[in-house]
Amino acid sequence: MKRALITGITGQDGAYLTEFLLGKGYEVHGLLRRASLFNTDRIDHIYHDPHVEGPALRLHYGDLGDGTALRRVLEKVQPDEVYNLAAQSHVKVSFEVPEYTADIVALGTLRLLEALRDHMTVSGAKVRYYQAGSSEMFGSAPPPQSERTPFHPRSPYAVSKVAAHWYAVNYREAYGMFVCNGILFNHESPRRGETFVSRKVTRAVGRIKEGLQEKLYLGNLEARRDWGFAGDYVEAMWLMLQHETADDYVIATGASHSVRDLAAAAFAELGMDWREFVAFDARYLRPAEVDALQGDATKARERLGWRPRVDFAQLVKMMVAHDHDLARQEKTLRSAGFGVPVRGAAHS
Ligand code: NDP
Ligand code: GDR
Repeated sequence: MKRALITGITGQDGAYLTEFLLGKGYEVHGLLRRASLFNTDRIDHIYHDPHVEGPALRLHYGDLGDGTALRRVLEKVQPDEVYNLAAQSHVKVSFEVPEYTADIVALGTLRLLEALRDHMTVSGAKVRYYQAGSSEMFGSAPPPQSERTPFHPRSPYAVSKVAAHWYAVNYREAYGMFVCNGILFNHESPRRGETFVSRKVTRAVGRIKEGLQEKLYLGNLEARRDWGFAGDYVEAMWLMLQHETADDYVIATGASHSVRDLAAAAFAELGMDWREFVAFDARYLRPAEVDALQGDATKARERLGWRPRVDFAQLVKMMVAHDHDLARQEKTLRSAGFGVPVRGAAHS
């Protein structure tokens, strides 16, 4: 049985990757941040009481800011594969907490690579490593973007991801470690955090339809993104680590849509016209924007046999259907007199 260690296991991608690897027969270990409230919502359906026989999933406290804990977890878990998904992953928030973002996204990657290098030297183990890179690294480089496109990052988040990318390349070249960078374009799902634009829109569509919300406030409607489905993208992470050589790959659908297109498609799913409900709020603008992302994933298709299964229209449909159900549940609870907290969307 292969063993994987996932940082960022409680995030969107961590949850899909955990399901995927368990389905492949892996034993999965995840790094968990201590929080004052439970932060395991996305994996609770898989996680069992460790005293009870259940799926091969174990969680270990740790943080990318704490190199000692990373070393301890690596020694304890003895993984065959490490997936570094943990990050302060919100681009707009990174302008507000740039130093923390750099500490976790850039230095956190370095801490983990250093810990892994030492672990491999001491134990003699051969461990494969996946680094969660981002299309944000391309920033203002014009589309389509491929592995050959130069980086021009536009946010503290993106600059930190570029540093993490080059740390990963450097460890591959300097120490011969099996390290892959996935350069993933935006990928979404019903598990997406509610302050990212796709989920913010689909949550609002469901709530507006059910009379729970009146308006949706958005920032830049002109930005274009290459949106895919997270469930498809975690398979690409795994495929990279199964290939005979370590390399870097762009993962994308190849289709680009504007935020406006996204809003129009999502409202139309429930028979509404987005123009009646969407309002502009400058607080959601960023000091520097990434205008247009559209990925060319030819290399991943040719070398890994990877291709996306879910397109933009199917993705919007899936997310709206999920969030409409959530809104209906909220309405039922409210009409029965239960208080339901409205979370998230106001801040980013
Ligand atoms: P999420 O924001 O959903 O999840 C981030 C994860 O990182 C969470 O598990 C979070 O824990 C954890 N985390 C945050 N800070 C720390 C820390 N200091 N120490 C340990 N863990 C931490 O991100 P996604 O799942 O969407 O993305 C996964 C990775 O892929 C990220 O690195 C992201 O930057 C990158 N990426 C994402 C893309 C996308 O479109 N989704 C595209 C390209 C790259 P907690 O739950 O406790 O907050
Ligand atoms: P992004 O995703 O910055 O591409 O980073 P996000 O969904 O936050 O923004 C996409 C685009 O939508 C515009 N936008 C808004 N965005 C948010 N969040 N809220 C709004 O109200 C709003 N209005 C307009 C943004 O300006 C932007 O142009 C995501 C993250 O998952 C990163 O971690 C990942 O690396 C990249 O995708 C690829």
